[in-house]
Amino acid sequence: MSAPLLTSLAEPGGESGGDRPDALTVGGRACSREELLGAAGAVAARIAGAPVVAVRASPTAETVTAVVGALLAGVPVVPVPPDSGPAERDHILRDSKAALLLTGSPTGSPTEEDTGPAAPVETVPVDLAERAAWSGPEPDPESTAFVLYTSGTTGAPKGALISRGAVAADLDALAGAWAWTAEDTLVHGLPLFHVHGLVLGVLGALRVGSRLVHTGRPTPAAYAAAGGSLYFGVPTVWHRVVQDPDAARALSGARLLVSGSAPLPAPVFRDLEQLTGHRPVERYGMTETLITISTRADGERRPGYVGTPLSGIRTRVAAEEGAEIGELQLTGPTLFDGYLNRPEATAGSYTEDGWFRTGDIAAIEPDGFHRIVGRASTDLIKSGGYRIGAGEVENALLDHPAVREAAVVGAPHEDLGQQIVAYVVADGVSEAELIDFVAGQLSVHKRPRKVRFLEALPRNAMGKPQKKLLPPA
Ligand code: MCA
Ligand code: AMP
Repeated sequence: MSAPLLTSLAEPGGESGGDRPDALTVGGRACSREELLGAAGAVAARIAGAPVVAVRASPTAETVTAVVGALLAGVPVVPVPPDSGPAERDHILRDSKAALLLTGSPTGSPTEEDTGPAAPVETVPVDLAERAAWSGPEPDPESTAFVLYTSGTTGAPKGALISRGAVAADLDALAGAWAWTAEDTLVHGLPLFHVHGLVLGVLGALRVGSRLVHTGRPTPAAYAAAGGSLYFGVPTVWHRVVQDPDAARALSGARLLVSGSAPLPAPVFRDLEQLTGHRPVERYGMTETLITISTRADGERRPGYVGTPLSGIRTRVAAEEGAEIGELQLTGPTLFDGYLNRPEATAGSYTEDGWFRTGDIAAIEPDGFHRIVGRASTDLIKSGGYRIGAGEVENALLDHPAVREAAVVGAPHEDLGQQIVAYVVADGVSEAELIDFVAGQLSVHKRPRKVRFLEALPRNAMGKPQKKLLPPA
């Protein structure tokens, strides 16, 4: 049987080597494990028995407390991006049927935003000063820990069901690969509504027992000032770190720099090595599978490669006869339990013999090292490490009264990896208005960075838009 999900919280002072007043610092607010456990116990007592709970996932200690409280009580957590507009937030709340929204709002009074007619929800404030001992049983490892909303190529985001057992298995495998222990101080400033920042970046520290410093935003200056041993970043963060050589050099004393969520460009890998003395560890994952492949603390780290499968994971590449690259497929204990309310999409994401289809194109070298070549569909965009469906942004644009047609692509971008570019047929509306419109409906990171106005979208004889024929961004 695997250990309780929140091992080091359940045993403060145990293997983790004792508590300290700054065991966790999130957005400038420090607390001990005991304080977190007490405040989270109060959350657990208030929400126990709820079928599911939404958490407004701003980068705060309240968010961590809310998530831990829900996990103590065995209530599945639906993180809601704090800047999501009405279209995205209503979809998440309706689809997940979350009737409670935990927030750090100090007054606790429901805001108009949260009680709008589309998705009524009761706001439950999280108070860090509250204390309650929680003594409920450890929930079943097969029960759902998280419903994580993630974009597909078309339509609205789908809720990936992630079990407690999958999270525990993934964190244990990562701790092994990265030699991650209670001696570490983990530093990052990633959003708390995705796997990277929340599952690895918060629950990982709580399970392993390491200190956590969440910097609020993942800026080079904040990383440099934090004095950690283990750093997490998406490639955009590492690109910004190497643009700031003083900040980069301040990371020389760290033990391990880890990159993931998108391909780390080889020049950034090399600049990091030159400035910090560290060859970064690169790892690969997906919301639906958690992290599955990684280079190791005690192994080779090669630019352009994500390493070997983590303990318990099996991989294969479904290549056409004679080809070396093909779709990467996976099995293992870290895989999700399907998409909420979407049996067809769930079934479609597996092969007939039960392997998960990642949609990523990869190659496996004879020595077992994996290289991610790209995605099978260009309609799934990765920008700043965020996964964004072209269809979701197109639908948001089409909701604007001036827009008649829209096609969205990810264009190569040095800092973001890809940037969202929208091609529209529209009258009487400016680029800035359309960018703001999308930022207001969806999460801010889903906004196009550029809008190109066309007379008509290129289409084939069947009338289907031909994105390959769009002019350069
Ligand atoms: C700009 N802003 C706007 C607008 N334009 N606000 C409203 N309307 C507009 N039109 C504001 C934003 O609110 C924000 O304000 C500021 O401008 C910058 O916005 P943003 O675009 O977010 O900043 P960025 O600098 O482009 O962000 C880069 C970033 C970010 C920090 C690297 O992309 C990031 O955090 N990425 C991490 C994504 C991630 O964690 N992915 C993991 C997925 P303010 O500054 O006040 O907020 S999990 C995954 O992929 C798997 C499992 C894996 O393998 O890990
Ligand atoms: P998400 O569901 O947001 O977790 O995004 C998952 C996707 O991110 C994967 O399907 C890959 O396309 C991409 N990804 C994650 N890590 C890496 C990596 N190290 N190299 C290349 N792509 C990655």
